[in-house]
Amino acid sequence: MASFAANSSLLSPNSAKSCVTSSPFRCSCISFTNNDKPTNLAATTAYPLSSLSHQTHKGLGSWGEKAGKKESFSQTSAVRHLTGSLTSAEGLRFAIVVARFNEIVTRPLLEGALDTFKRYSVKEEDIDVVWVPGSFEIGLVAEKLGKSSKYHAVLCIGAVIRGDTSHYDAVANSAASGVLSAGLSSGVPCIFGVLTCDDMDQALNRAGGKAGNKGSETALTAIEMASLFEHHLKF
Ligand code: INI
Repeated sequence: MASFAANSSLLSPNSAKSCVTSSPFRCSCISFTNNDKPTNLAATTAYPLSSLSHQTHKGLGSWGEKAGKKESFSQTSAVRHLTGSLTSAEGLRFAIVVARFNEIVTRPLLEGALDTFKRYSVKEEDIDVVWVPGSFEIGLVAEKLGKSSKYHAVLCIGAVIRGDTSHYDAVANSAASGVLSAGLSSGVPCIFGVLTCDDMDQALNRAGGKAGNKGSETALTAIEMASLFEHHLKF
């Protein structure tokens, strides 16, 4: 039986390979063969898009009946699962918008992102870094970059720290909605890599300290989304 991943929470540059399987599973999918480098990527299963409705599938419920036995939705044949690949990052172009505010945190986040791009074969000349004063300014610049048609994805990096400001909520919410809006209006994936933390310790822990590097995770998400759009969602 063909194996395919519905979740890419454990993968590495060398562990994922694109595959197209035939019967009994007509799926275009990614198969992960080696779990040597865990990441924190969220589940990547893509459920049927309306544009794929020519595919025959057994209804959209959670369960189907097969020979009197219950069959889980994820095992339903003829459903195509579309995911981005982390191994075909070469040729993809990225912009990184990074806030100078709390640079002691945002610079290591940026370095984490750049290091991850390098490990996944994204060329330096395919990356542009744009500095802005603070997280509040990220959305506008991300939208401009997204609409330029020059990039496959835009990473947004910032750090909003509650202790630093009485308008924490305003800055944090504006940054989040600005990045969301940039992606929706440009049609280019804009990835949210803005830390929202209670204090500087918490922020530093997430910028290469004991809680990992969120900049690196942001870069992985950007590669996956760029690949998904480039290889599967060009219509
Ligand atoms: N910008 C941040 O990126 N993080 C913060 O914690 C922060 N604080 O604390 O105020 C912050 N403020 C600046 C803001 O992003 C804008 O640059 C400024 O308001 C000008 O528009």
